[in-house]
Amino acid sequence: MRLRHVFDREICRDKRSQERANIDLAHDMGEDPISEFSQAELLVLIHICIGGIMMKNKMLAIIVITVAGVLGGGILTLAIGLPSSPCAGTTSVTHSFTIIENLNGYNDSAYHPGSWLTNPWPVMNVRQCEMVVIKIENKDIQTHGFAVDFYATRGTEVQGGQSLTVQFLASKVGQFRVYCIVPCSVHSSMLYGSLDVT
Ligand SMILES: [Cu+2]
Repeated sequence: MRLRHVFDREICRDKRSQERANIDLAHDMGEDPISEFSQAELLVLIHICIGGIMMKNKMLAIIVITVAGVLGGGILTLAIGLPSSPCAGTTSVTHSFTIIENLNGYNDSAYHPGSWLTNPWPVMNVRQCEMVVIKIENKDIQTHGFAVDFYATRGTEVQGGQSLTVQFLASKVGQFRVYCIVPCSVHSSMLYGSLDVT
């Protein structure tokens, strides 16, 4: 009876433990341990084991769903802004821009020398809570970058001849610098763009 109890517990563990238990029992009893149980008893045992596994899977599923929920919430937050942001519940207007990258900088920014504060170029003016869509077209053969303070600080690289679109909700009012993140040959003229959110 004690041995059966041990076996009851062991059978629910992983396969290796189960095999070990079988071997131990076989050794102790001098026979195949499975034969000690009637078919009905075995069915109950198997059911208990499956139940245990299902419980584990259920818990795992709940954890996975919880994590997915948190991640989903994060992704959604990125797309529509923080729930507590001033844009929550507003219908967003899309404001699109095109930035051409070439040896003249961003939209000929090389011809607009100055600094971000004294002579920013290009300048993108939007209203708070507008959805900003910026298409970046790299017409050069070298890679250029694109970043926006606060909104796209990690920035993105755009390979020569490629184009891509950056999109975000202008939830925060202010003047934000637009700049290149790749040390290209015209880098100094790609550092003083501006996004003005009013
Ligand atoms: Cu650059």
